[in-house]
Amino acid sequence: MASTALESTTDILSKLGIHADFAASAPNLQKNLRLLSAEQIELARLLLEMGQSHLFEHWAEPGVDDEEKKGFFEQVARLNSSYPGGLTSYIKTARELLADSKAGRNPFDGFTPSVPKGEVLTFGDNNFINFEETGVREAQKAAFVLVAGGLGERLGYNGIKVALPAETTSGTCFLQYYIESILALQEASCRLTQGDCQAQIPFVIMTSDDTHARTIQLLESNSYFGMEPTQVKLLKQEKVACLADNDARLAIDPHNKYIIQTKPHGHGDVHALLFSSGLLKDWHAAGMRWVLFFQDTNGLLFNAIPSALGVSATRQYHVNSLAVPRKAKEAIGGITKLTHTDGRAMVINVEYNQLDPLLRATGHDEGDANDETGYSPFPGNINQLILELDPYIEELTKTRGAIKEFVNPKYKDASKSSFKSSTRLECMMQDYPKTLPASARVGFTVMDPWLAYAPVKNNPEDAAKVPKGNPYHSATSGEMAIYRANSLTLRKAGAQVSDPVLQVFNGQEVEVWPRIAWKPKWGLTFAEIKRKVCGSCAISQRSTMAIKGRNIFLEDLSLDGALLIDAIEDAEVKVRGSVQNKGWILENVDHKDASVPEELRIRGFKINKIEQLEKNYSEPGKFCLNP
Ligand code: UGB
Repeated sequence: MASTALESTTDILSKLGIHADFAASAPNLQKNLRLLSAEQIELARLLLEMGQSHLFEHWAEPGVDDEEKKGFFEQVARLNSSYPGGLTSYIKTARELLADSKAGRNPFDGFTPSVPKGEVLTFGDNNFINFEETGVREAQKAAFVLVAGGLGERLGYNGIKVALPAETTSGTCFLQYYIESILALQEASCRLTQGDCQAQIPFVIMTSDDTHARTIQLLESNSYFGMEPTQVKLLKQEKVACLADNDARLAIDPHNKYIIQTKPHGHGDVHALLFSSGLLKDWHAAGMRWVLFFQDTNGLLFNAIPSALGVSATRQYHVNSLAVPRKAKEAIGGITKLTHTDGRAMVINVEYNQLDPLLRATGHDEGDANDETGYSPFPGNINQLILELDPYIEELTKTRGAIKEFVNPKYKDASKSSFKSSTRLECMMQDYPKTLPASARVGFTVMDPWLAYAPVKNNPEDAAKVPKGNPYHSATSGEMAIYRANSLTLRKAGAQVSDPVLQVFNGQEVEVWPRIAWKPKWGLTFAEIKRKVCGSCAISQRSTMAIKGRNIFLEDLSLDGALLIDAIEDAEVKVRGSVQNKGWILENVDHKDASVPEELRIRGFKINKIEQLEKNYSEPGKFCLNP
């Protein structure tokens, strides 16, 4: 409660042991003290001690803007409680990092980079199949964590990214794809362990003020895409205070002098939030063993999860980062072994903007360059991490989830004395291993990019400017990558799938494979898909195939057109014979054409559904589709 009279402010100050003159350096605050509660006076003292008296310079006389002043302290309380160690720690770290930045100190000083060794998988071979089986077995002891607090400024999409269709043949959005994959994994894991388990795989989504309400709305309006609502937990990250100068004076919002300007702190917040939520302890008590982290728009993610989890379990990795071969200068971090002159060594992601300077500073004159393989020798970090729960809890108990931060101010000039605009501390979830002891088992798993990684990050204009040969990471390439992966997987399973044709959408030349989409419960692992494709199947390039339902078997199918099959759990359907029709056609749309919905125009095409064979099986039994 706020104090109502000067006497009570004096009382509060004496109870808190604070000198009556503590606010002498901020006369406008001093005049307003009577509005503040004991907690708020404590916070005011903290701010003044930390050199933040400028925050009160523009405060009005008591009686004017009083609600705004209280609102100011509510915000300060939030900023203080949501950061490990509070604002004192935030400002102290900011001063250190800003001084390092001004002095041009290299964060990797003393470290020599080299290419680390990890597990390199080949899709579909016996090793891969064995890892997948191990991974499925382990999945019932896993929890999944999606970081989805980012606004996606590079993509420029107006909605939340997890609501975007991963592909438009089935229209499945990313969040639906993730949830259905987790559920499929849960069922498969239970089946593999004799079916007597009741495990529900926990699913956590980290949101932010930019994405929270819309994520809830997407879940609720779709009945959580089939997941039990209690199985899903949302943890909202708070933004952090912006810094106006090298002294880490907090920046005031340009539109409201009673608000401290804030910006996102980065995906690294996920560790502190998981720790403070108490979920890790609950999971430990429930016998969980793994925590899997992933990002908001990778429509190929679950092609990689079973085998990578199998690698974690087999190699007993405390940390397993998923990686793909990386093209030099691609905007994905490089997994690097860093060895210090003092003997310390770690395997860590070096972010894409730091790899080139680090290499140049350590005698690699070419910087971030491809080698004779056409790729960078450093595997590309796709920011899907698998952590073993117990060592994770042990580490977080020490750090409270705080992750090594960095600051990236844009200076006005070479004197580095002032910034173009305010900056803030940031942290990345993949920097978690930086504080681990040398004994920690930190590894990584490399997969083919076609199989594992196709994020949607870049808007059409920027994607069209990506150097030739580097991935576009756009809505166009993200969708095409799903068709490509599904086509290549069916090929490997024995089907004849025609070669793709090249087409240009939104200025990006992409391979267009047959538009093949299936529900995760149809084909979660390669062994399962192989079991469902038999005889001699052929699919032409202009075809579309959408499979819903677990027990659908492709046997001697010849498809040249569009085929949609939906079957309930207890319906077993064999698909045979020849399906031929006019099919579904991709039509170009311009990304600037506002008459087309945004989620379509950012891919540069829409589907014209001319003719299809559509079959639904809603009764239990055995069926044969043989047109
Ligand atoms: N995110 C949050 O949840 N909160 C935040 O405050 C910020 C982001 P971006 P970025 O996949 O190729 C990462 O912006 O950070 C979520 C890795 O650092 O898509 O530029 C956000 O919602 C990089 O090493 O990516 O780069 C999204 O789900 C490389 O792996 C996720 O964090 C790169 O991704 C990533 O945010 C990549």
